[in-house]
Amino acid sequence: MEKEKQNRPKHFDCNNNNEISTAMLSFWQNNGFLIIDDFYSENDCNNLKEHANKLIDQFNPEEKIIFSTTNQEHASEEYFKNSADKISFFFEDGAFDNDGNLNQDKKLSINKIGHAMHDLDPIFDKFSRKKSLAMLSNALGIEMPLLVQSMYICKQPKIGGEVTYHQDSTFLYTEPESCVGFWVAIEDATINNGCMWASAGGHKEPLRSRFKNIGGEFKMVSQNDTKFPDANVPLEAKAGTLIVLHGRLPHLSGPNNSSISRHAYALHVVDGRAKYSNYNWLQRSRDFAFKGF
Ligand SMILES: O=C(O)CCC(=O)C(=O)O
Repeated sequence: MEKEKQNRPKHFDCNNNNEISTAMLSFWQNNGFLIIDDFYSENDCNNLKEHANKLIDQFNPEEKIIFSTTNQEHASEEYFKNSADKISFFFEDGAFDNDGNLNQDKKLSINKIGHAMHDLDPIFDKFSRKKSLAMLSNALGIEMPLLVQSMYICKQPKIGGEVTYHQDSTFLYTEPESCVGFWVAIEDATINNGCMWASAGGHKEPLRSRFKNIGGEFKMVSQNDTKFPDANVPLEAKAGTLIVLHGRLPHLSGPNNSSISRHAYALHVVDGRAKYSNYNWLQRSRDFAFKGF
């Protein structure tokens, strides 16, 4: 507990001028993340949660390929591969019993929704294109922000799966690297319900791997064998808090063994001035190109 207290990272206030202070900028450069309290209001968060629950309610799992009983693994992989430009629903690993039936209500079984709600759904669009987020993104040096990926993460009570240690640029690679993650706590995230953990300053180290689409096969390709440093900083966050993550920052989140869910919304942005890799798993067609704020 003592260690956890010592490592509690600095939280910044959301100032009304939407300006980034010198202290914030220097913290970002040194640590590779920023925690900004009260970036979204309680109302904003509740509305998004209510809307996400409504989408889950309307989603009929029977229609989805993910429910194919033959070759389940292949079917789920195909469902993921096709989700770059859609609103797709992914289940928690522990959601089903041995016969493939849900162990609990559908609303408590979804791991996440992804990956294009920010362009396809008006409520996610509005939440994602908040003016102060655009200004922050500019202040962090992203001159031509493109919103490439959105995820509504549920981290369900008891069965909320872990997210293993990774760097976001592994998945959304540009040359030069420019990926930044904007992660918003829709519900309180604590050490008990599986908050994220990061390795402060770890963004100064090399990119360890790239997740590549090689001829239709998705493969994790190693770039550098250096071990990740310990994830020593818990990124606890009250609902409404924005956590900004550098694309190189190693981070993870543990399983949620508690009885309290931990909803969050993550939006990933790249700089349109950089070259978006053709190997990235997430691609858009020309008539549904990435857009800015
Ligand atoms: O919310 C989580 O548990 C992990 C999210 C994450 O890793 C990300 O947004 O890059």
